[in-house]
Amino acid sequence: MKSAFLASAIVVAGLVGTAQASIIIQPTGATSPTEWVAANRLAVDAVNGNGLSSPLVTGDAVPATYPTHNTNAGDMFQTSVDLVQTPGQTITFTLDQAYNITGIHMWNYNENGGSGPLPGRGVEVLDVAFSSDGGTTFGAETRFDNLPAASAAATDAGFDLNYVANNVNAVRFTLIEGISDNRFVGIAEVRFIGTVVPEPASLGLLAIGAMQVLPRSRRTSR
Ligand SMILES: [Ca+2]
Ligand SMILES: [Ca+2]
Repeated sequence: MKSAFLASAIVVAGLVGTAQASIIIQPTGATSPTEWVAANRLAVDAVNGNGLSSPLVTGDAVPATYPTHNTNAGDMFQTSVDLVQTPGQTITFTLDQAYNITGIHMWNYNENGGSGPLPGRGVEVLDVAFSSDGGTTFGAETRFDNLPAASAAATDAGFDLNYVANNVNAVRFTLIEGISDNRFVGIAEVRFIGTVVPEPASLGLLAIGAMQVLPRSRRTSR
């Protein structure tokens, strides 16, 4: 009898888990050892909403149409170090808790200022790895190639990357190649898409809840 209750509880907990809708995840921080500090093109400019036409924060529903990113270089992340001379530069995103990631939405580098349009400074080849321990260790890299350039207009809505990973609380991007400028590569903004990983405590509560509900429903069905 007891094991039957337990099996039902696990099924209920499983159903609750799969019923969660994916949400937007705005990283709580971003760091890059080579962010361009002097030009104010910081790693955090890729996560704090600077340059977006409207905020997109953790818990928001995944929008049918994404906000657009402007063309101000100071609202984007850009590396200050020549990527050809110093390959393997990174930007690492930290999340507020563990998520099961189901996708990435990214706005590529979108500068269009005094020097004219510079979408060639966007990322074309990107390696993505995730961490479950807050960024101490990372798993295997997933490579994305042929990423599209931004429009170099303030109407750029970014693009989606298919990336699935469970129990993620930090994500590292390694810049491999720029689109046409392989030197000072950048990213305008990044959001992740996914679901909160249920904590063991809440799974336990669900199991207790299921055990309490079950006997009652059995009685009523008789
Ligand atoms: Ca930005
Ligand atoms: Ca800035």
